[in-house]
Amino acid sequence: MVKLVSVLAIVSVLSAVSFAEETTQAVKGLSAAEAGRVPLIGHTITVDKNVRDWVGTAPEEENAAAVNNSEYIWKDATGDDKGNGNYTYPLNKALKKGADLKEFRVTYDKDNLYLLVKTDRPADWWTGYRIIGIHKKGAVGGMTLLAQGDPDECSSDSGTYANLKVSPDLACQYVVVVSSTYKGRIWDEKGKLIGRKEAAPDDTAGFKIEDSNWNAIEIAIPWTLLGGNPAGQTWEFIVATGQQDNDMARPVKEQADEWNGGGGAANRANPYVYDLAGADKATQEKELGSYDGDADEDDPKGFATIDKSYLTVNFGLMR
Ligand SMILES: [Ca+2]
Ligand SMILES: [Ca+2]
Ligand SMILES: [Ca+2]
Repeated sequence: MVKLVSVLAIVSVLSAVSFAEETTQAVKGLSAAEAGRVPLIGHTITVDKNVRDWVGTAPEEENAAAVNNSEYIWKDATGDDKGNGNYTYPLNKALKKGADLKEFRVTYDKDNLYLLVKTDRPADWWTGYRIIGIHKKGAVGGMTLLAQGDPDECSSDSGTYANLKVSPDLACQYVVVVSSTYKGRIWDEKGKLIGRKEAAPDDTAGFKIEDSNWNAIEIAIPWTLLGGNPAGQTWEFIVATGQQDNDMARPVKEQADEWNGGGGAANRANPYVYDLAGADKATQEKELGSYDGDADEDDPKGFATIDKSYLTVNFGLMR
């Protein structure tokens, strides 16, 4: 009898293991639009330089989304960090990679929104720059020029200086930026700075950013900064990756040189963005290439507009 019980126990453990393997292997990728219809029930993340508490399984396919284990997961293609299709990295070895988006994850609890941004590992820790625009579906107003910043100020508190616009349908209520491995800023729809994390005494309470191995960034943003708990709402996220310079987007010029990438326009109307989430390579290249190379320098009318490259997260009711 004892033997039979232990045999049964082993069999049930084995079947549990194989079932678990089956479920982890069988996460089928959804389009960004399909995944946006699946309600996300969140869980708590600790922002602690360790990403093991992100337990969802990414979809098998590239450029696909899944809602798995209380996480929204976008798996981006590898090697699509070419901006308009022609972007190259700066020549300095510290800056030769690191803007290829790999994954973007979203989860939440009653206190915070949690984000995870994974890229390829940069050649030096300080080089990364990630822009996350947030459009609350149904909201009126919002900014279509994503926290550009005042050209006369040229300050990281003023904006991104990334030359990035979105269509009116995606006008953002918030823009979040993460530079290097631990710094961040949040602007509201009027372009007012409402959150800053610099590992300084005056950091915004609860706005947390830490990285693991230079290429996976955990972010916590209190709901109090984002207009309250989103239960039952649908939010759209525009996720753009590039490189930073003084905590602003590092320009991509017409010709690459030691400190700047190449493949942009002579008038610098091109976005300083190498990769986007939400669409395939052809669509993202078309969108990042939709600037006007004949526009006056610094005139937002000439900037590229993002219309299809975004992710939709359907916040379910709070657990
Ligand atoms: Ca963690
Ligand atoms: Ca990518
Ligand atoms: Ca992409």
